[in-house]
Amino acid sequence: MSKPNQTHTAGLPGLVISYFGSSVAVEVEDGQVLQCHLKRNQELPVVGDRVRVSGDTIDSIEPRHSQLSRGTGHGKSKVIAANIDAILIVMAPPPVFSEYLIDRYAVAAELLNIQPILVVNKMDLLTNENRSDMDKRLQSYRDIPYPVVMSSIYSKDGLSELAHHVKDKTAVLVGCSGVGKSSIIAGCCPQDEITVGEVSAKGAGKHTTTATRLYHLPGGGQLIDSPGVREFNLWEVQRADVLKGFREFQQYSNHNSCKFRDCTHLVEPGCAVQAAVQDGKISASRFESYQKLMKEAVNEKKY
Ligand SMILES: Nc1nc2c(ncn2[C@@H]2O[C@H](COP(=O)(O)OP(=O)(O)O)[C@@H](O)[C@H]2O)c(=O)[nH]1
Ligand SMILES: [Mg+2]
Ligand SMILES: [Zn+2]
Repeated sequence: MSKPNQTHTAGLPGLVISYFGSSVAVEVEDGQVLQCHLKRNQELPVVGDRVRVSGDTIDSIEPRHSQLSRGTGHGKSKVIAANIDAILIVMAPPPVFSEYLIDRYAVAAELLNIQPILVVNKMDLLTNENRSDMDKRLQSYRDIPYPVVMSSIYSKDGLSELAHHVKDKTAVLVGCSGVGKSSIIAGCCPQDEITVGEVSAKGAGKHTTTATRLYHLPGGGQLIDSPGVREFNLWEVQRADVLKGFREFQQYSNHNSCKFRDCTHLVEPGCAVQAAVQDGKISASRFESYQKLMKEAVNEKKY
């Protein structure tokens, strides 16, 4: 066992910016990037980790303030990235704009105590009329309040607004493949070389294995592009936790306002949350997502 004081003070401080195979790229002071190798039996670093390096080895990993994982089946999970402050939920209205998918990601982010930011990309593909319909649909997210950015990498709409929201933060982009995550990073970080559209180029169903990578925004902040985030979602969330993921429900569900103390806010009479939905104070689509997620959730703990 190493002495705790030694592990945290030895070596050069650095930031893990990519990790592929057994080679870890660590950025140290003045932007220099060192290719480091892993030692046997070493705790595995991930992109976003703050580390200490000596030569080409990683001595230690600093404690993480947050981490993003994905389920790998059989109740197991794998960490994708660390020290994340914000999750950019990227949608592209054509072909799919799904409130339910947004809400799944948003709940996952809330449960990790990470700020969700909604990005609706490919706005150039919408007519003016469709655009204002979309704008109305997004209002329920602005009301929560979540930041909402409508973007296009062609017109460059929304990119500086997005960069502004991420300034001084480390953010991961999540969303289906093809929605434009890599393109958005390329648009925000023109100094970097970024692979765009690698999936469509290889044909449907084939995914090129690309490394998770961290990019610096010119005005401050970091964006992380990861092929693993396709699977980042809610898995095995407990029923008792679902409610915590719906931030705007709290003011109605708290203070024992429901008739029953153990109200699940699904079907019970005298429910303050359902009343807020009826009064239009909670969006019907958000409540629908809540119902679906409650149905899907693992019901281990007695609610
Ligand atoms: N029309 C339009 N196409 C876009 C936009 N953003 C990305 N694309 C295209 O969508 C495809 C997938 O983009 P990519 O960034 O690889 O998506 P990713 O899988 O989410 O990383 C590429 O062909 C991009 O050129 C946009 O704002 N408007
Ligand atoms: Mg991509
Ligand atoms: Zn209730």
